Amino acid sequence: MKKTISGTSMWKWLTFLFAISTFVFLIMTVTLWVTRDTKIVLSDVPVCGRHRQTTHHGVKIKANSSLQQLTRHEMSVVLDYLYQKPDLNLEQIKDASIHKSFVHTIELKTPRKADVLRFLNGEPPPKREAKVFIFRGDANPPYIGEYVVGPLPNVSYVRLENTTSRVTKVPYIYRPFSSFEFMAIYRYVIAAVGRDAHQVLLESYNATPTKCGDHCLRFSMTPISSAFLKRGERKAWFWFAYDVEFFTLHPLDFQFLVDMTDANPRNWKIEDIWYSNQLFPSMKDFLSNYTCGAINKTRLSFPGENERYKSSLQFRQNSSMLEDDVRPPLLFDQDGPRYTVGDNIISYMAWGMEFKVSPTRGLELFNVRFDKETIVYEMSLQEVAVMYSGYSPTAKLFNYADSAGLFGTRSRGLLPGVDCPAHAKFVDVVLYSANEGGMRSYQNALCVFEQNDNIPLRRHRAYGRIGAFYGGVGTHSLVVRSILSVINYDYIIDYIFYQNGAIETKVSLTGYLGTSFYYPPELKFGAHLGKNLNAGMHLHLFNFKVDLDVRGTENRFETLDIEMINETDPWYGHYHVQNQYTKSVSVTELDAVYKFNFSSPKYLLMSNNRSTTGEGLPRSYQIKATGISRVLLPDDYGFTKSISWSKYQLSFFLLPFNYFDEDQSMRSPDSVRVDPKDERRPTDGATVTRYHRRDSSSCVPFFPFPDDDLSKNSTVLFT
Ligand SMILES: *[C@@H]1O[C@H](CO)[C@@H](O)[C@H](O)[C@H]1NC(C)=O
Ligand SMILES: *[C@@H]1O[C@H](CO)[C@@H](O)[C@H](O)[C@H]1NC(C)=O
Ligand SMILES: *[C@@H]1O[C@H](CO)[C@@H](O)[C@H](O)[C@H]1NC(C)=O
Ligand SMILES: *[C@@H]1O[C@H](CO)[C@@H](O)[C@H](O)[C@H]1NC(C)=O
Ligand SMILES: *[C@@H]1O[C@H](CO)[C@@H](O)[C@H](O)[C@H]1NC(C)=O
Ligand SMILES: *[C@@H]1O[C@H](CO)[C@@H](O)[C@H](O)[C@H]1NC(C)=O
Ligand SMILES: *[C@@H]1O[C@H](CO)[C@@H](O)[C@H](O)[C@H]1NC(C)=O
Ligand SMILES: *[C@@H]1O[C@H](CO)[C@@H](O)[C@H](O)[C@H]1NC(C)=O
Ligand SMILES: *[C@@H]1O[C@H](CO)[C@@H](O)[C@H](O)[C@H]1NC(C)=O
Ligand SMILES: *[C@@H]1O[C@H](CO)[C@@H](O)[C@H](O)[C@H]1NC(C)=O
Ligand SMILES: [Cu+2]
Repeated sequence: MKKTISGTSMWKWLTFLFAISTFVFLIMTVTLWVTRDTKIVLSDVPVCGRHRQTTHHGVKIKANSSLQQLTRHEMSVVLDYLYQKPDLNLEQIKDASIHKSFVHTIELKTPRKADVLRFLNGEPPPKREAKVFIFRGDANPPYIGEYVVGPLPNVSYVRLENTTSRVTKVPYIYRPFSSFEFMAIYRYVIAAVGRDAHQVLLESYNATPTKCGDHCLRFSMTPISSAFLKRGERKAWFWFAYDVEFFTLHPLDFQFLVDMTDANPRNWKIEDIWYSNQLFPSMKDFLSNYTCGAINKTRLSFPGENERYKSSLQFRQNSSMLEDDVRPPLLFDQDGPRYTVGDNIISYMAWGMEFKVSPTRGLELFNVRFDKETIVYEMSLQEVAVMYSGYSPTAKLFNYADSAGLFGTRSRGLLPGVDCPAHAKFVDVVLYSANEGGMRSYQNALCVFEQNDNIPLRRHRAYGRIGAFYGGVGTHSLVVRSILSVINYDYIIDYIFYQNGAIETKVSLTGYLGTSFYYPPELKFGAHLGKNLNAGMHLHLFNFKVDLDVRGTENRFETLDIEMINETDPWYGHYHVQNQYTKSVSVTELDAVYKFNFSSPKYLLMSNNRSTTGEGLPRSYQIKATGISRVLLPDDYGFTKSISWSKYQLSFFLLPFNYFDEDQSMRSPDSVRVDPKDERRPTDGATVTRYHRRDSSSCVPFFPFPDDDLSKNSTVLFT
């Protein structure tokens, strides 16, 4: 059974704890550096993990997988084939423009699950095909097509994808914004506004959008959801902000509406102008009102050094945190990593999985296995919706479907030591996207590391007359992380794998605020953070696809519905109120639709009733929601129609529920057991049993901080 689970989360600040209790001892024992003149001699304390062979510097492991993402060579083969098709009339990227045809993205067409599973059972691999989105700006009428090109490696066909599950030939007015569209916007919209309103912009803001030196304006846009437009129209609101670090904190009260319905940008029309809290139906009306002096005029000067500093990520010199020059705790792998990251696989203790990166959806995990048994066939982020409220024309319509920004291309440049621990493994990926100039490598697109949560995963201490014992294990988990920077936001997407078989999906949000120019009516929609600055209230909603397979693909969704009962106590005859549960099995997918209701708590389970425990209970995984926020807008209003999934929220942990015969962390080598030497005299000494190599020797953690490398070549961070 296939389920799409949507999740949401609103964690504002990323709080990351790298702490390791033994670090203090380490500093003591490691201070064995001897400095003699300029020569530094390391004592015989070994570098952590040096004795272990790792794949980090060697050849990357590549599984024989039908899900391996397209190689550079395969993408070239696809492109070469497409370029020689005269009917597609494709432009090379350097010559492309919005009213011509060009290749937008190329990625592996994910083979059908049944075919992949057959391949895993030893049958021939499924056909390898590419999924290619092509902008057909010169077709009549223009459209965006989802094409299938195959079979790789020797391509012989290209055809429009033929499926009933979605539209694969989309009218051009619904296209996502691309870099070609932005080029056209600069050329035909910003240039025109900059020319016509030059005097106004200069007088009002002391800055202009073009030929502006160091007093520049930068534009942002709000594409208007088609739900608010007449059929067949494409329009967007634009607004100016000061082009400084960082522009979203310097919005201005100049907004304009552009009709972009025509595929040819020469025919785009600038319509309404909103300036100084007044709306004008045209540039002409606005300019004549402005010239006649009949309206309030905004008068702002370009942000000075102090204002720019306040909106920047520059370090604040005035800090009471500077008193002690003592560095923070760090996390490191004392014996080298316990996980392997290959070209398309990750393994960690009992866990194993495949991954690929799609230019549109970003990181996708497949075939997530525990002890070789698949638990999750597929897990990936599909969409992030952002919905604002506000007063000005643009602030009201700030609704975004962020995947249009292409998640795969938004995740790159992770900085070791901040974005991921310094000892993490970083993965580069190669993707094709016209927005980024075609095929290119995205460095440090993902990272993988093992962390110590510094909280017991399980423990019990017992002490009594007949004896005493202690058993416990710390929480060590593997994190697979990508961070998507979409304009002003940074979404940190973590998939976390625990030793007890639990999987956590976690989204943390940071970055810059989306804002609008402050006018008093804006206040009830957000926070007045600066003289002209209002940060709007909004929601971020995350849509994940999770395909759980509990001991095979034939599963069912069931809920354990908890309710209060008031019954006669069978022992004493009075009334007693307590909780009971009833099991409810979903027969159809519609039955399985879940709307959170605080008054009716439920366990949500994906179960296999042919695979049962010794007591006959079906083996299950529980889907545990960890963050939801109610969308109050009507289901059929405006943008909410495009994100119907947001009505059925879950964010989530996936927890084994009668899935294993016992807690899998019982066999974790990280376990510790303490027994008294003599049960009758537990205070007279105890034996501590550990299941790792018993080794209390120290090692020097080796942290390849990137600073020196960055000083020579910073491509890894800034492309
Ligand atoms: C991958 O596995 C399939 C099926 O077992 C086999 O036909 C194919 O030759 C293998 N490819 C490589 C490169 O090993
Ligand atoms: C692809 O073409 C090459 C060269 O023409 C040929 O050697 C190879 O066998 C072909 N591969 C397949 C899978 O058809
Ligand atoms: C699309 O698929 C359907 C069903 O398989 C088929 O009837 C139809 O002819 C196909 N259309 C094209 C254009 O291939
Ligand atoms: C000012 O704009 C209004 C429309 O908002 C227009 O009707 C009027 O003619 C303009 N006034 C001048 C003096 O141009
Ligand atoms: C112009 O500003 C004054 C003073 O802030 C205000 O009372 C008036 O309503 C404004 N006029 C318009 C048309 O916004
Ligand atoms: C430093 O910060 C404190 C607290 O925000 C403030 O009171 C003080 O004036 C600041 N000092 C300087 C020199 O900016
Ligand atoms: C339980 O039932 C008894 C008998 O009907 C009633 O008196 C009592 O109020 C009930 N308690 C609750 C909490 O519903
Ligand atoms: C929520 O659950 C309560 C208790 O079962 C029920 O009375 C109520 O109708 C439910 N609300 C919705 C909106 O389904
Ligand atoms: C398992 O579930 C199916 C579908 O709900 C049902 O027909 C079958 O009887 C169940 N089998 C067992 C052993 O409970
Ligand atoms: C910088 O590094 C990138 C790859 O990380 C490489 O492609 C580029 O050539 C390097 N630049 C210089 C000037 O060495
Ligand atoms: Cu936000």
